Amino acid sequence: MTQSTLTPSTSTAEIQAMDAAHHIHPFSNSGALNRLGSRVITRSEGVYVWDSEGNKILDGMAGLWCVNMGYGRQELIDAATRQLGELPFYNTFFQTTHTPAVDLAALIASVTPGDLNHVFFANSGSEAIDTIIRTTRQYWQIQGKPYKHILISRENAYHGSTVGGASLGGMSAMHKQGAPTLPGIEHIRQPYWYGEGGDQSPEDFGLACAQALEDRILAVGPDNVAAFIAEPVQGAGGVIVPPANYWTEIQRICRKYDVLLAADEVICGFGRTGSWFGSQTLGIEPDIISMAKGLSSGYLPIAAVAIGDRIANALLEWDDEYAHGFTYSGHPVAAAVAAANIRLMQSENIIDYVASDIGPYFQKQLRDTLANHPLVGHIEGLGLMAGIALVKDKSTRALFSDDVNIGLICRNHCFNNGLIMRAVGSRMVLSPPLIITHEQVDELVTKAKHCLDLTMKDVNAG
Ligand code: PXG
Repeated sequence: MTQSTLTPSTSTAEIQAMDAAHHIHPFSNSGALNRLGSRVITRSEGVYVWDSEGNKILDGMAGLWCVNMGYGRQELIDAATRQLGELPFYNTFFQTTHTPAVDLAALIASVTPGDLNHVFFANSGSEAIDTIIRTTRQYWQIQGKPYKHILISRENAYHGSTVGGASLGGMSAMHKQGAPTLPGIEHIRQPYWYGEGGDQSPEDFGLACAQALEDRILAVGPDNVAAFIAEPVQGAGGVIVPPANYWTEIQRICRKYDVLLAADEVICGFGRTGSWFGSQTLGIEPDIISMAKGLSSGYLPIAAVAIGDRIANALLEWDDEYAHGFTYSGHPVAAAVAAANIRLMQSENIIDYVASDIGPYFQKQLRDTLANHPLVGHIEGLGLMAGIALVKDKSTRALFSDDVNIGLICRNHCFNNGLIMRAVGSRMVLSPPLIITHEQVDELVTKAKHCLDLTMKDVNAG
C-alpha cells in the first residue's frame, strides 16, 4: 500500500494513477475508466468549474442536478464555518434536538406546499426514498392494514441506489445488479410521449399512462396498495415532462382507491422547475415528498422527507417509537448550510427568476438554436431542466443503434469544448445552476450547438 503523496504540484497523470489504483467510482465501468483516466475537477465559481489542466467548463448539470445557487457562495461557506465552531455534531435521537435542525424543519415546512408540515431528515436522496418506503407502509400498519404494503412506481424512474431506492426505481439494469430486488414493488409504464406515444396525441397518451396505474391497482387489489411514487418530471430518466393531463388523472386515481401519493422531489425541488417544488408546477398535492440535492445546493449532503398531516398525525397519535433514523439525521452543519441556502434563495428571489425570466429564456434559446439541428428529434423541459432527444431520423423518430453510442460521443465533445452536458442513452440533459445569466445561457446553447455539429460530423464519418 503506497502512501498518498498528493501536493498542489502533483500532475494530472499521477492523480489519475492514484485514482485508478484506489478509487471505485459510482455508476462507472471502473476498468474502462481507469484505462482512460478520470477528469480531475479542481475548483469552481458561479456556473463554472475548472479541471486540473486549467480548462474552464460551463457546468450545465449544476454538479449533479444540485448546485442550484452556484459555486462559491460565501453565505453558505460562512454558515458551515460558524456551525462547525459552535456545534459540529449532535444527534437528534433520545429526546434531544438542536437549533439548526429545528430551524431547517420549520423553514422547509414554510416552503413546501399544502399540509406538508412535518420533516424527517436523512443524508441522501436514497435514504429519503427508503424513509418514504418505510413510512408509507408503517402508516398503513398503524391503520390496522398491514396488507396495504405494495408500492407502485414507474419504468425508467430513478429513486436512488440503496436496495430500497434501486428496487423502487424503474432502471432495469439496476434491478439485475445485486439482485434480487425488494418484494412488494410494482412498476407501470412511464409517460414518455415522444419516445413511446406512437401516433397517440399527448392527451390520449397521458390518459393511457395514468390508466396503467388504475389497471395495476385493480390487478393487485386496492386494499394491498400503500402508495404510488413518482418524480414530477423524470430527471435521471432523461428529463421527461409528462403530458399536461397526466398528473391530474394520477391524482384522481390515487384518491379513488385511497393510495398515498408520494412525489420524489430530489431533482425537481428547490426551484428547478420554477416553483419551490415540482409538485406545485405540475399541480400535484402529494401526501409525502422526498428532497435532497438543491436543499443545500449540494454544498453538504443532506436530505429530507416532508410529511403531510395525514401521515404525521397517525405517527403522533400512534404513541409508539418509530424505529427509523440515521446517525446524521438533521446534521447541524448540513442543516445550517441548507437553512442558509433557503434564505439565500428567498433573498435573491430565485424562484421568480427561474419561473418568469431565465427559465423561459433558457427553454426558448434551446429550441431556437437546436430544434432544427438534424440530430435533434425533440426538446422538452421546464424551468431550468431540459432533455434533448438525439435521433437518426427526425421524421420517424428512429434512434441510432446502441453501438453508435451517440450520447457518449456528444457528451465527450461537450466536455472537450467547455460544457458539461449529461447523456442519458441517446438523450442529452441539462440542469444548469439557477443563477445562470442570460449571457451564460447564450454561451451554453452556442456550445451545445457546436458540439452537436461535431457529433454529426463523427456520425457522417461513420
Ligand atoms: N430520487 C431522485 C429523483 C434522484 O434524482 C435520488 C432519488 C437519489 O439521491 P442520492 O442523493 O441518494 O443520489 C436521485 C439522485 C444522474 C444521477 O446521473 C442522478 C441522481 C444520482 C446520481 C446520478 O442523472 N439522482
